[in-house]
Amino acid sequence: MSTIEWLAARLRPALRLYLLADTGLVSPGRLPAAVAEAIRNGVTCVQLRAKGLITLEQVRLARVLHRVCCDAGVPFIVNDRVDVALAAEADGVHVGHVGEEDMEPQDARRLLGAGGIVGVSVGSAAEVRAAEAGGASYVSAGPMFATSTKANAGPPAGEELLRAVRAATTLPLVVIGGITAGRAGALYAAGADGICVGSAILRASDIAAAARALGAAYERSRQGGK
Ligand code: TZP
Ligand code: MG
Repeated sequence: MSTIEWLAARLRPALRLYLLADTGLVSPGRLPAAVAEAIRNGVTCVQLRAKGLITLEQVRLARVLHRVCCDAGVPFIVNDRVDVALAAEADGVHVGHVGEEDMEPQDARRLLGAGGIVGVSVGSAAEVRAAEAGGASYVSAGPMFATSTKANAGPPAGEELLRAVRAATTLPLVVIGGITAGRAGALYAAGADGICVGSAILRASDIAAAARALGAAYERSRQGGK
């Protein structure tokens, strides 16, 4: 087994219920407790997305969230900002579509080293090839459904994109965008290794119950139901 295959085998189950810890959904001050509650109830990976925060605040928040995740044995990833990920000693970074805005995956990979997680957003089989060539650890396809969490997310791509990306790569694959407990089972059944959710957990009146409902959707899909 190559190093890349070994890392992918370890990463795949860790991405199963991936929380988008977005400061637009929960304020930075309340985010660590919300993330801890979500992890206690089944979240397996966390990504900090803090678009509106200045660098100093991003690093401080990333350090706190990294500690929360570390204590629980859950990977911690930073959206966009390789510098913030390095400063907070995060496990990895998630960058956007290759050539669009964020650092390219190969540069993120060089900065993080072979053991760092580099997630890359993809919207087509061609983008999957670019992500793989850049050393991506996993790819993320979306938005599956309409979402208000990301302003410029684009139109919903649905299961068609999931199936196209699944056919194009053996890398761990997560899907994102408007995913709820009711929709999750079909996405796992269609080949997603994980679902990345923001509002379904962080906008819920009961974070624990929301996380558990998403975990139950995975268990049901494993048993053949949706
Ligand atoms: N990228 C595509 S959709 C999205 C991002 C960051 C937001 C997903 O959040 P939600 O609340 O689960 O729809
Ligand atoms: Mg980005």
